[in-house]
Amino acid sequence: MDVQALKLEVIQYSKEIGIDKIGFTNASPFGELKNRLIRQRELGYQSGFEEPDLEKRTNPALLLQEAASIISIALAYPVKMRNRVQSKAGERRGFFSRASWGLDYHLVLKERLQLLEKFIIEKYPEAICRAMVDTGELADRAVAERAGIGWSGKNCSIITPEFGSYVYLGEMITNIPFEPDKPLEDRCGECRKCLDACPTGALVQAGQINANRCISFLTQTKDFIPEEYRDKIGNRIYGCDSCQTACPENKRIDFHLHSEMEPDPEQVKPLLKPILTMSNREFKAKFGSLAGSWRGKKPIQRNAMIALAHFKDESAVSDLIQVLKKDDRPVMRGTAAWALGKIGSVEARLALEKAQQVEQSEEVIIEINKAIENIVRVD
Ligand code: B12
Ligand code: SF4
Ligand code: SF4
Repeated sequence: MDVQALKLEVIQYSKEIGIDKIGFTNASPFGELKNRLIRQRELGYQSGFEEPDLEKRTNPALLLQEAASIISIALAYPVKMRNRVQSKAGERRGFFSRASWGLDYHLVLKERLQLLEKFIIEKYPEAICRAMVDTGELADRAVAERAGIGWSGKNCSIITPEFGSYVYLGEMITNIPFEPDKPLEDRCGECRKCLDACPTGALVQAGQINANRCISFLTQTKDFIPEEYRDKIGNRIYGCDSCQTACPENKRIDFHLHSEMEPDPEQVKPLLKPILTMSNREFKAKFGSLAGSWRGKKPIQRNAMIALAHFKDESAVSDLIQVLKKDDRPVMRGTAAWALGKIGSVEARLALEKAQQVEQSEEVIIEINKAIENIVRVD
């Protein structure tokens, strides 16, 4: 087999099937990454969403015995919505971050990788491939960095010279010894705009994140969001783009290369109030196709209440009172109480005082008491 010729054919085919950038690296262990992951774990900076087995994360041979190379792919996603929402005065909307626009990217990239695998096997029937996107063991960014897709920015993202950091990543381990590409030069230089833009100080230093402080992470949790972060979340109901929008490398970047990634404005910038009372079925129908629905309805509903509080939307008071009175999930009742305390109308105060008499959950009672104090202080 002529490996170099196959590499060129793979590159050519990847363009035909809508892979925006492709890079190759060898399958040797990711030694520096392993130390990094150990350190992040020791510091308590991990999100808990990462694959826990550090050996598997950093040694491709444990995932595919015959591993000889890794093909890294990147697909660019849009930054600006082409169709605007038809907003009426007073209507409040939440925001899904761009990595959750259009059809769930896991499906889109997996489909591209399947086509690539089929192509390689047709050319070389002895090929063995193992593909993954996000949920696999490998660290997609570390693979992409080594395969020359982009450099690792101070905001932690892989930044491509062509598409900025607005790219999804995926990879395929193969038994074919493709010649590796060279990593790119880091272009961050003296810039620190992402670190300054991060609302919660999650970027503790250049290229290092404390995931527990990151709004993207917080919007994906299911428990109470610690109070210190609630005001900073604003109207983000899934994910956060601030360290990318601040980046000069993303200036004027807005690629619309894949029809399935085009956002439906009503879906990714949805009205907030209807979210509070959605059934599971309604939630699935409205948001089920988005990457941002992977944690289910609860975090999105909780975040919607935080967003309504951010807007001090008095028209949401009666809906929030219903949640406080009727929802069987303490996180929902407690967050509703907090939101009512922020909005602070007479009706909100009366409802909080009533709830104070009947609420059984310790956590919720604490939220109610603080919310009442908050209203009294403002009055
Ligand atoms: C867990 C996770 C999260 C967590 C933790 C994020 C983090 N930075 O670690 C949370 C929930 C916070 C998160 C948020 C986001 N995520 Co995320 N996430 C992941 C996941 C599943 C694992 C990441 C991981 O292992 N982190 C551990 C750290 C240590 O490694 P890393 O950042 O991945 O790798 C770099 C560092 O290790 C660094 N490094 C290694 N050694 C050393 C040593 C030194 C000294 C330094 C400075 C750096 C350094 O180099 C590596 C390569 O850049 C990956 C998918 C995957 N399987 O890899 C997606 C992934 C990283 N996420 C992605 C995206 C898009 C996001 C968000 C933009 C989504 C959003 N809009 O809200 C934000 C961005 C937040 C940020 N600034 O990083 C994309 C990144 C695309 C890109 N262009 O880089 C990925 C690759 C998913 C995908 N397949 O496309 N995510
Ligand atoms: S995603 Fe948001 S909160 Fe997380 S590091 Fe970037 S700017 Fe900070
Ligand atoms: S904002 Fe500046 S420092 Fe941060 S990733 Fe972009 S270029 Fe690098």
